[in-house]
This record gives sequence, structure tokens and C-alpha cells, in this order.
Amino acid sequence: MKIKKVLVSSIQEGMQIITKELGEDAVILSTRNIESKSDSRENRIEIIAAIDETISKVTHEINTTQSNNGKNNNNGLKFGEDYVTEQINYSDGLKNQIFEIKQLLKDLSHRVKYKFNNYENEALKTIFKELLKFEYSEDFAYKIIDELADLYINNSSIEPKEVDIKNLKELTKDLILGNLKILPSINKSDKCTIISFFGTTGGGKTTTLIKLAILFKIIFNADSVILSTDVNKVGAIEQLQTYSSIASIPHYAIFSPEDLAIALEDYKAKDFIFIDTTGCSQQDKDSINDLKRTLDIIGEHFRFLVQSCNVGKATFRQIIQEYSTLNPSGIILTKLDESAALGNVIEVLSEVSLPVSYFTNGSRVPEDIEPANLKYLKQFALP
Ligand SMILES: Nc1nc2c(ncn2[C@@H]2O[C@H](COP(=O)(O)OP(=O)(O)OP(=O)(O)O)[C@@H](O)[C@H]2O)c(=O)[nH]1
Ligand SMILES: [Mg+2]
Repeated sequence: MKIKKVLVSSIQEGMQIITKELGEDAVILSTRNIESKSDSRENRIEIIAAIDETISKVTHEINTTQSNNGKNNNNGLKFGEDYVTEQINYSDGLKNQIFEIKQLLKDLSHRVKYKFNNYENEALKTIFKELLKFEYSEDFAYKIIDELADLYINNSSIEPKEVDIKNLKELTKDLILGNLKILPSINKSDKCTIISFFGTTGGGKTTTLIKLAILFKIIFNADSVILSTDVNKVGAIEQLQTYSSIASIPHYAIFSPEDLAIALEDYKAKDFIFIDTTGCSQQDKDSINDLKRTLDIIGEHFRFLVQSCNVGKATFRQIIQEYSTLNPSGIILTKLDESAALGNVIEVLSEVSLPVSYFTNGSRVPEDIEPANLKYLKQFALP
């Protein structure tokens, strides 16, 4: 967090300095007039602005710049001919608070703009209602409407009543999905590709693993093996056995980290090694740490968080947060067929850097799986 204080003679001058020195993302924290006791022409405006930055030191550090021929005043600041700047590094707590305020201000500005500029626009009102119906949050909906208005309505000569709602919806979907990341689907390579699947219980890990293993056999003629560390749950081995024997893909139970290391060595000549794990709650930190130790034995590989879409936004956010310990390469979204609206999932995914990898939309093996792509996801972004 970098905080800068400038003393200038006009707001415009201050903004220019702040933008130049902190960049366009800087947020203004306060402004106040400082009157000169001797001469009103020397009145100054103090502007304090901040920008997010990695903190190198937590100590307070005051740097003064721009002090050609400057003199020290009582605060240890140097007054230069044009302006004075003060740079302070603050602690994490303050940094977080400032950015919460910044976020609140941003949200507030979207709301205010919506009320004053766009509230009377019927097309935007329709889109706004649809966004809420599709389980996007109000803040997200205000943001999208604001962007939409800027892009389409405020910059076009079209009268609001002539706006084609279908076009507007398409544009809305593009805006919604604009921040989503997609992981390209996996290909066969010269080396053995290892893929692990983890996530909350019943999310569809084993079914998705089997779908991909069978598809890779069909598409790449791949020679694969399935290793499962999910050995304690009743029926887990039988579930894998049923599918893998139908598809003639060998599978092995793994009882310990040593077993895993040996199996990885034994099967390193395979095209793919699929690794199934026991489902665990995102709140069960011990199990997630155990899982981390297991996955770290494998080293670099594709790590997939498998999660069904039919969860609330807060839970989904928590799952992504807690499972980030395992450094997932991507998320596989399952049970799209059971979700009426995907706003909750899409909104959270647009806030994080985790890419989407595959979708599953039914329990049929292997056909109910799709590689992630924005075109496919578009149909789920809005009704
Ligand atoms: N409707 C629907 N059902 C699915 C989908 N994917 C998996 N299922 C079903 O969800 C149930 C749980 O799937 P599993 O693959 O066993 O889930 P898991 O994550 O391995 O479960 P645990 O190992 O117990 O944590 C099964 O009945 C699957 O058939 C999907 O995309 N849509
Ligand atoms: Mg399973």
C-alpha cells in the first residue's frame, strides 16, 4: 500500500501528479484546504491518495520528493516550488481497510450512476431484473449495467426505446464472461500426463475422472491407469471397478504415500495417470493438508478442483478459497444439468484467477462432459 500526500494549488494539478506517480488506479482518500496565515494566494490543497502495492517494509517511511530548493517545515516535509509529496508505507490491516473502502466506493458509484442515468431506460431495467433473477448480486448487476450503458446506450445515437433487447443481452453476456479464464482442454503428450481430482464430497470427482479416462481412450487411443486414494469409503473401490472394467482401464487402490510413489514410478510409461481422492469439506483443514501432502508427492501435474454448480455463492467462494491451498490448475464444474441459474458461480469465478476446465451436465458416462469454452458457457450466463 502506497499512500501519497500532495500539497498543491489546485485539484487538477494534484490529480495530474497523483495519476503520474501512483497510476490511474489510485484512490483519493481525502482532500482539505490549508490556508496560509500570511498570504491567501499561498493557500494550498492537501490531497491524500493511495494505491495497492506490495509492502516491502512495514515501518513508516517518509520520502519527500520534488524539492528543488525546498526547505524543511515543522512536520519534516519539504516544500518545493510546485508541490510537496509525502509517501508512507502502511501495514496490512490499514491496506485492507482502505481497499474495502475503495470497493465500497466503486459499488456505490455504480449504484448512483444507475439511479441517475439509467433508471428510466426500460431495456436496462429489464436486463437488471434478469441479472438478479439469475442470482447475480445487486452490486454485480449495477456494475454490469453501468458498463453496458457506457458501451451501448450512452455512446450510441439509438433511442432507448429502440434498443434491441436481444443484442443487449448478448452484450451483457460478453461483459459477464469477460473476466472468466478458460483452461485449454488436455491433450496427449510425449510424456506421462498426471491428473488429480479433488473437492467436496459427492461433487462428481470419480464420475468425471471416469468420463475423461474413457474419452481419452476413445480420442487419443490413450493407455491410462487410474489410482485411487479413496479407499476407506464404503463402495468407493466398487464404483471405480465397475466403470474401469467396462472401459478396460486398470485401476489400483493406493493406501499410503509410499504406495503412491511406487505406483507413479511403475506407471510412468503410461499416457495418463488419473488420481481419484476422497471428498472432503472445504472447512476440514486437516484433510485438505493431508491431501496437499499427497499431491505434493506427485509434483507438477494437472490438479482439478471438482465442484457442483448447485451451491450458494458464499459456500462456492469459501470452497475456492480453502482449496486454493492445493494450487488447482483449474475447476471442473459439475451438475450443470441440475442448476436453474448459474449467476452465483459465474460471478465468483469472474472475481478469481482460477480457470474453468470442463463442465459436466449429466451422469451419463462418458458423454456428459464438455471442455470449457465461452460460447458454451454463454447460454448459462443469462436466460
Ligand atoms: N446430474 C448429474 N449428476 C452427476 C454429475 N456428475 C456426477 N453426478 C452424480 O453425482 C453422484 C456423485 O458422483 P461421484 O462421482 O461419486 O462424486 P464424488 O465427488 O466422487 O463423491 P465422493 O467420492 O463421495 O466425494 C453420482 O450419483 C453421479 O452419478 C453431473 O454432471 N450431473
Ligand atoms: Mg468419489
